[in-house]
Amino acid sequence: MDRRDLIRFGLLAGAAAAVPVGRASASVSEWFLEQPVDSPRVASFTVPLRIPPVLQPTRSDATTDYYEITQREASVQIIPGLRPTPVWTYNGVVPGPTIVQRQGRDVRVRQHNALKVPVSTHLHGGDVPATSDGHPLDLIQPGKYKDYYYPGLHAPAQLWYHDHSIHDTGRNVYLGLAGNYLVTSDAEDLLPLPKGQFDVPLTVQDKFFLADGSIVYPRHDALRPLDQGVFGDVILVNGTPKPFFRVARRKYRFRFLNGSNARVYRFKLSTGEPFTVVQTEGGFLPHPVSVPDFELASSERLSVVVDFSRYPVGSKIVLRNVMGDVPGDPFGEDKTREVMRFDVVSDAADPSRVPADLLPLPEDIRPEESVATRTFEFARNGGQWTINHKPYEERRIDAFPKLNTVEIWRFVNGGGGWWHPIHVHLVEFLALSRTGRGLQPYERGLKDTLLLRSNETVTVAMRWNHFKGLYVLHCHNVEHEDFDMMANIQVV
Ligand SMILES: [Cu+2]
Repeated sequence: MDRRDLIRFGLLAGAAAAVPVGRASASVSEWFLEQPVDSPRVASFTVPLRIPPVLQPTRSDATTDYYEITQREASVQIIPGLRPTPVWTYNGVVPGPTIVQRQGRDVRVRQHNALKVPVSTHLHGGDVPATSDGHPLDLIQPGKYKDYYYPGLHAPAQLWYHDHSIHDTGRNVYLGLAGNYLVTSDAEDLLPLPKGQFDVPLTVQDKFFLADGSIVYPRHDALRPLDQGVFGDVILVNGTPKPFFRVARRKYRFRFLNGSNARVYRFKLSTGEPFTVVQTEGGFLPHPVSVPDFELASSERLSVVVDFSRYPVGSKIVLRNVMGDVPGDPFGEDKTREVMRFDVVSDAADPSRVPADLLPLPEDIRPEESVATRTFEFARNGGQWTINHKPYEERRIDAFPKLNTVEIWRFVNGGGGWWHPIHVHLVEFLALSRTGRGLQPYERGLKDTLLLRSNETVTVAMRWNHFKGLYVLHCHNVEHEDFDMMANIQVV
């Protein structure tokens, strides 16, 4: 790869490791960075994996569970041996506490903004009214709060909540404003999959740190143009750097979330043990699929089952990021190859299994019933990220899908060598085709985010259910999004 490619894929910071650290500050109130960082090297597998706490409702009634979250700065011990890191948090922890919603029960979350900047909280994958979607312009000013209403419509799935403020989503998510949101149901409970402590969220993120432990986010006018996407060089899982996790000789369900701003991962186990994929962003696959590795772009989620029963106690299995090992994959960097390690420490009975039939896909997304086909081209025009050659404009609406109809949307990568994970709010879609490498077996479920590599076109079908109002479509490389690769959609 030449320098131009490094710039193109946003890898220059990683490649420019010899460049000294510029002026930056330990305070998050001065989060900007003027020069690329080479973070202190973190020893692998010395920190135990942290599991984010499950948020308890402040009260519950017959229909609804009520939650309160305060968005505030906090100092959290992240890098061993360094000072605690000032971060932006939901309730003082990063990632934020996990919210668990029961299908059929409503959730209401009061979000208090105790930060110094406006925020907007998006429930990614949520089937929610427009007023609770977390539109980038629906901001909560400092010192104010907003009540979000999440009706119990969603099937069991792994959603996540994260900041979505106009032009500042990248900074806000990077500094910590992200958390898991799991929907469960009776139908899921009947599946004999690993449950409870054997059902583990793994939120993978990459960030930069300075030698004093502070976290840094590049300036908008930094040496390396910010808008290409921010790639860190320290891999965190659930906020812990390259952790270890003690497992028993049995099956586990791991709920992966790529919570990184721009990095695309390809996950593989050091033993070659396959992953059994059971769930995509929007819900269960109808049947499990076994894959030797899988790719996850920003905001994509995948639930996989891994069976440690064939490993003797004392075995250590490394989860690797092998992106870059494969010709054509651009994201290979030495410091981001190791993600975490599973240490087999005990025997265990294992009543769980992966059934041949999981839960059926919805039957109402029938492409033959499509009433409109729309094409969205994702490109760079004149140094600007665009959709259909137009940057985001607050007042412009680019699509008016009709409530209770099916549409077919084509996402076209306009070229230039860029990769774009495409996300549509409110709906989940079924991917029908992808040019070039085709659809992966684990992409044949309900999706809300799908990766468009260079020169690819993806065709998807979705049904516009439940809510009218204003939503958005955007690239989930959040720096591309912040720099206007986004469009308004009005459901009518
Ligand atoms: Cu993009």
